[in-house]
Amino acid sequence: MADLRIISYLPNPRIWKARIAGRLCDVDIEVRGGAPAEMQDWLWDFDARPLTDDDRQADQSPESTGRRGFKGKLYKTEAFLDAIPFGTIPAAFSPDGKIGIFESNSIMRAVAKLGQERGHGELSGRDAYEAARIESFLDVSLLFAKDSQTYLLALRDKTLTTEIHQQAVEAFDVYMRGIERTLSSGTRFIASDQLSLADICFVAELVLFMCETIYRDQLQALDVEPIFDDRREDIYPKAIAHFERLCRHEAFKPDVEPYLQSLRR
Ligand SMILES: N[C@@H](CCC(=O)N[C@@H](CS)C(=O)NCC(=O)O)C(=O)O
Repeated sequence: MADLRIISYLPNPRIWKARIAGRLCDVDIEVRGGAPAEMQDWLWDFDARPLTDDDRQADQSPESTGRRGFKGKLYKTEAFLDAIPFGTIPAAFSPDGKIGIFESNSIMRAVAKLGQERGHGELSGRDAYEAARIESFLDVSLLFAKDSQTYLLALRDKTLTTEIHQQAVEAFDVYMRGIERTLSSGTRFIASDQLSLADICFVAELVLFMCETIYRDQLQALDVEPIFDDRREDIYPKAIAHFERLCRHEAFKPDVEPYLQSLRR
């Protein structure tokens, strides 16, 4: 039995956070889910699975309707919403299904804590100060992720406006300038001289952001440029070099490499 079960649409860079941490600290993760569109026909539950006829007939929670990233009817069980009260995926569960964990950063934290209990790795920091510093970067990443999600969903739904694009330009710049600044202080990694959750989160959020390139036509129609393009290397040289170095790291490569290849196609 795996140490943690994650329910998500696939592929999803947000779940890499947990998977990369799992590789680094030897925590076993089970992932259940299908392509984004297929999740409309899945039971959202600890025992997540493609819907059966019985599942379709059973009463689902009235709160099942999609709100962010999904539209229309979803099949979320009451038990799912008890455990994951905001009803989002990725959603993670303890092996007995009794404890729900939501928000991809927190799912990653859970993996690091499980690893730490077994004496593996120091992804969450070597002392209280370092741990809190790593958390600071995770908090800022979540602020960036909120604007990034609004931008990517607008692209997907063909509702992008220049305002949303500009908001994403600013969010990207604030995040990247901070990362550039921290790496300019001479540390090898984002929060300290060793790899931490802050580095893992950084890579996952940037790759997610790179999905903007799928919607090049829409950016052109609005007469705006992709935000994360080649020119960024001149503006944030240390941050981009760090990103590229991490993408080649053994623990990151299995998730990141095939995804980046698919984006380039
Ligand atoms: N900040 C969250 C984002 C999760 C999220 O917003 N998930 C959306 C899909 S992109 C969702 O599950 N929506 C469910 C719904 O629309 O009901 C994370 O990092 O896990």
